Amino acid sequence: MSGGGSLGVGLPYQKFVSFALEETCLRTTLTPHPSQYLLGSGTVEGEDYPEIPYPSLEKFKFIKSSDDNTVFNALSFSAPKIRLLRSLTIEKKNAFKVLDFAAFSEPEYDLPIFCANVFTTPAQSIVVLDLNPLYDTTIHKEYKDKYYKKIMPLAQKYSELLPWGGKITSESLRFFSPIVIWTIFESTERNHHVLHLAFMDYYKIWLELMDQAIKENNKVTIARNREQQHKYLTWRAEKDPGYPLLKKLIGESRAEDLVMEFLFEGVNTLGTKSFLDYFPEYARDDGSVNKKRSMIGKSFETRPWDANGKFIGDAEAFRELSSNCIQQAKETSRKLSSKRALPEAKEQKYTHFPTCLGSLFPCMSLTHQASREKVSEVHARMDELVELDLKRRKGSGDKDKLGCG
Ligand code: BLA
Repeated sequence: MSGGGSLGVGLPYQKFVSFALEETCLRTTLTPHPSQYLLGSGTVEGEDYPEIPYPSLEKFKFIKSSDDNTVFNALSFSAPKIRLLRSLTIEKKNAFKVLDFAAFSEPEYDLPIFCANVFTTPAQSIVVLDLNPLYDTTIHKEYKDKYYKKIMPLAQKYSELLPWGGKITSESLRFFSPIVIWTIFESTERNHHVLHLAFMDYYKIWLELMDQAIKENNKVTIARNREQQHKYLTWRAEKDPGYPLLKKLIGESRAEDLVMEFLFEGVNTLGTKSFLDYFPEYARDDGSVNKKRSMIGKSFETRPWDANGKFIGDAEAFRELSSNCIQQAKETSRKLSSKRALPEAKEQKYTHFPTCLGSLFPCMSLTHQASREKVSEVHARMDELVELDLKRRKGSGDKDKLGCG
């Protein structure tokens, strides 16, 4: 089966959602989640209510886009072990289809977050399917073994059928597990069929883990689980790649509502830390959040886990970071050559590199002595480059040309 780029090809994502809900009902009892309802003023049987949670006023179930041509479908539930199970599908005829399905456990459990994310156009589909770990698996080996070890063979099978999608926003990696399916494929019947199978398998695994999960009683552990989930919600509510399109479709304020109160509900209630508390590398001088999606850009050309789930991406990540460092050295050098920017440039010198290392690849900066040595090596090389460049500029009198690197 090949070809067939039309958007009619492939399964409507509603089918994925129905499957997941039916399977969930076999294992637990779902109750509608409050995020599905509008709290708004209205009149019921002649009486005025300033705020009524009432199904006829469902807020997110059917959202109208500004072009009236796009259909949204939103559903959310909770269950005894599940804090939030929510799904959003969007379909714009002959243009695109979206599936955003996620399940978050109560903080008494350290279950991974089920995450199925598909953006499909007639030409291609961008897919992330994963049991996103609550704890970074490159650092927390016990967490990796607990949830992923047994299912590596299945992940291996799907990673062959749905190959690695190429370079990805590097920050995303810490939210992914060794079983992640990150792929970009041609929108064909065959590919969607495989994706449907993978979705069903991954979701059944998540339900099985949910079923087996034992309630944690230790308050400190529960608080830590809650904070990890909050960190994840905070990341996605700020930097999700779908956010700009949502704004375009339903306007800035409704998109914000949808993101904060539906898709990543809990971001305002599960914790009090801010985005910059969790991700300080995004801080700008004036204290605001840098609007860039990524501070280090894209990396990981190939799958950075081996068949046993061992992370093998350090070397590539290091290369990317080094090359960003060289870029920064050039920039610093340019600024140093302009008197006006001198104090700023001195202040900023090489801040990017250690910040990235420390917060994005703690496994590298904290545990690998060799990596730490490499960092000093790169810094020394950067000093050299800056010196050289300054000399060259002085010589040529050319203040703006970048000569190093
Ligand atoms: C693209 N979505 C992407 C990409 C990823 C994800 C990895 C590729 C671009 C990149 O490298 O960042 C998904 N990223 C994730 C997920 C996590 C993550 C799930 O870090 C979890 C931690 N997607 C939606 C919705 C829309 C959407 C609701 O969920 C639109 C309404 C669209 N996703 C969307 C679009 C792109 C995309 C349009 C391509 C645009 C781009 O690459 O910036």
